[in-house]
Amino acid sequence: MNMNIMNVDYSTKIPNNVNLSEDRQVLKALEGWHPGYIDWWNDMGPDGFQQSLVYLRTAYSVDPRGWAKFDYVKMPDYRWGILLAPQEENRKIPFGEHYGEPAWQEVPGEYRAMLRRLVVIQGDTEPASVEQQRHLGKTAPSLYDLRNLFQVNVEEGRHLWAMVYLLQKYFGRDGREEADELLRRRSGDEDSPRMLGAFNEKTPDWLSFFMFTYFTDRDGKMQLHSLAQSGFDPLSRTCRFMLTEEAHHMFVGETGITRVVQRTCDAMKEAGVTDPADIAKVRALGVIDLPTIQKKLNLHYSLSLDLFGSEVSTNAANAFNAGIKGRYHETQIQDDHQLKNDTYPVLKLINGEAKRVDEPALTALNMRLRDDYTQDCVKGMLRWNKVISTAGYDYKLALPNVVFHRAIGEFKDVHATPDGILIDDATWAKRKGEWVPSTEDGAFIASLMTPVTEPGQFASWISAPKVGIDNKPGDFEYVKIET
Ligand code: BYC
Repeated sequence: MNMNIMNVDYSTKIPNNVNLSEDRQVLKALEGWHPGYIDWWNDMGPDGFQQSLVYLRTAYSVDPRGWAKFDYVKMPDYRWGILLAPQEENRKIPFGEHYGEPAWQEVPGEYRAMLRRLVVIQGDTEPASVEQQRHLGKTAPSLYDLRNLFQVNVEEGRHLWAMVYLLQKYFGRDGREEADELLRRRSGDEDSPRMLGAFNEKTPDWLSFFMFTYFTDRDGKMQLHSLAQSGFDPLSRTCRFMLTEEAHHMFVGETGITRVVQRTCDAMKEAGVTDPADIAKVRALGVIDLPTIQKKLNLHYSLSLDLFGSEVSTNAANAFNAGIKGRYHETQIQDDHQLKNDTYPVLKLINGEAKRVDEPALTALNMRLRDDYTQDCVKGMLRWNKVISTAGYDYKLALPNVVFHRAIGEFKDVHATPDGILIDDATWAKRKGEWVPSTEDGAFIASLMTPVTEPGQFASWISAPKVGIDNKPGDFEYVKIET
């Protein structure tokens, strides 16, 4: 492999492995965008801690064997760079009508609008998540968690840079306008919200943050995998490198929830609580009861399912036919990669019941990706339930049925229980507090969110991680707080 592309040039203001120093026009456009980005970071990035030294990893190479360096950095000094995975020689378009043709190095004119839309949607989610999480530093349960939050935040910032690079380099003037719009929209803003539903929701507390990084970042993983298959090679290479960073974000979610469940089980055991559903007794221990964890899980899983769009979608079919957005693990699937005569069982609402019906596989691609996502989500459930059963409790966390609490697609106009049983509006209104967090649940969790800033110490409701970041010892000072 070519060393130039592996190692990142840090001599320019914007670190990169795309030879920006010889691409004056794009470099100039990006340098023009940079001050607006820093303004956005200062306004909408983490609230406080901007002068603190944070033990962060920064990508210095795209070599999978060693790509990051850890060091203390002030967040505004983080080197947000443009990093693409190395170009695969003679790469071919792996699906769709152009199957087997050489991958595009420039935007194919006929698919320009479609490509731009996908890049903009992807780009829009990145700053949105930083905005949603900006207040969480103030209530971090430990310095370890505080550091992980900031690591996720700076990398989402880098992912925004990644999409902005594509817009600036390949889409000319309207690309530059879209890049500016990405800094203008705001999560939850009435007039100018972020583009997708889940990115306008609140992330009110740390349990939500862990659920978000487990469930919503995992949608990111699935979408990035699909875009990594793209016949537009720069998009493919960009997404491939983003996936390297994304793994840590989901690790933060999965281990975060594991640690919450662990602490709850430990506290129940110590206090001799035998019934995990005895909410009052469990809450009195200063930990989050399992039924409330289940409600948070129900909420974040269902919000994340909405990010896959409608079950039946011509947008998805067009993007696949065009060779722009593929399937999860496209190149490993054994078929013709064109899906002309194939079908896929899609869940539909038929006479008041959810049923699988065969649909043309091309229009069912969102459903298929969502099914792949659900399978990927199950893994965490197994891990968390192992913690519960090892502690001797008879309680299982479970994914709700996909019909439950939906705002997009086939089931957006009906109500259902987490078991997938359709119910009327009145029943929903009466019982929804059993299934998604109520105001009281939120208030209880909020009451636990007191910051812990002593190295090696953790809040009452979460256990210590098994290992440190970069193998650091338990009492490592991940953030040197400067106020
Ligand atoms: N909210 O054919 P349809 C991440 C719109 S997360 C609002 O059903 P399609 C991250 C849709 O735009 C991954 N609107 O859907 C995670 C369309 O409107 P128009 C982000 C929605 O297009 C954590 C209409 O409904 N990346 O990276 O097949 C932290 C009909 O659309 C929603 C991507 O999503 C919604 N949920 O699929 C940080 C990848 N759903 O255009 C980062 C790119 C649908 O007719 N996006 N609509 O006015 C896509 O591939 C697709 O656009 C979607 C929708 C999956 C989003």
